[in-house]
This record gives sequence, structure tokens and C-alpha cells, in this order.
Amino acid sequence: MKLILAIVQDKDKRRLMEELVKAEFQATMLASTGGFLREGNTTILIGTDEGKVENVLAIIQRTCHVREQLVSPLPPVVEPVDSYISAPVKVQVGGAVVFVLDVERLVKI
Ligand code: 2BA
Repeated sequence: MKLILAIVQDKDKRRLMEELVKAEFQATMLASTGGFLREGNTTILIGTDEGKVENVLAIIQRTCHVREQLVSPLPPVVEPVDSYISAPVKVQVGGAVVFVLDVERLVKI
């Protein structure tokens, strides 16, 4: 068995969950926060058989989109704040960051 851990953008979570449930996968959604942007994102846990991992990845690929986001860099601590001019920088976020892990055992009690 495998555990798929997918970090997705909040805008994609609803469609992704709908498609997973439609395809009869079991999933759990957790609210999470990205370390770089410090903004909310969603982490979805999906436990499934090894042979179905590619199906899950295909659903994630179909439903999660790459988006660009503007980030304002923080001023450096050593510079006086009024001498620092920062231009917002574009970063690409998503479609999804996916980890596929081995599961030793699944117990439902
Ligand atoms: P964040 O950490 O908020 O990162 C958002 C996006 O900012 C990233 O998109 C990446 O394009 C950019 N970024 C991140 N760190 C950067 C840095 N040091 N310098 C420049 N740009 C940087 P994604 O790669 O699509 O990641 C989306 C979210 O997935 C991340 O949100 C984080 O919550 C998670 N994530 C990504 N890689 C991860 C990893 N190796 N381990 C754990 N979580 C990860």
C-alpha cells in the first residue's frame, strides 16, 4: 500500500476531492500553510494500492493548475527600511507537490 501526500492550492482542492471520490479513492484533507509564501494551502492524504498510484497522479494532474503569484520580498534586517526599494517577484505555485510513501500497515479500529 502507498500513501500519497499532495500539497495543492486551495483553489484546486474542491475539484480534486470531487474527482477522487468519484473514482472511489479515500482521501483526507488537511489545512496547511506554505513555508515560503506563508499562505494557506491544502494537504490531501490518499491511501491506495500501489497499482492505483498512477490513476491518482493523473487525477491530480488534471485538476491542479500552475499559477503565478506576486511576492513582496521582506527588507533586509541590516538596511534602513526607507532606503530599501523592493519590487514584487513572481513565483510559480503548483499544480501540486506530491510525495508517494510506502505504508507498512493500515489498521482501522
Ligand atoms: P510555499 O512554501 O509557500 O511555496 C510556494 C511557491 O514558492 C513554491 O511553489 C515555489 O515555486 C516557490 N518557492 C518556495 N520556496 C522558495 C524559495 N526558497 N525561493 C524561491 N521560490 C520559492 P511549489 O513548489 O509549487 O510549492 C507549493 C507548496 O508546496 C509550498 O508552499 C509548500 O507548502 C509545499 N512544498 C513544496 N515543496 C516542498 C517540500 N520539498 N517539502 C514540503 N513541502 C513542500
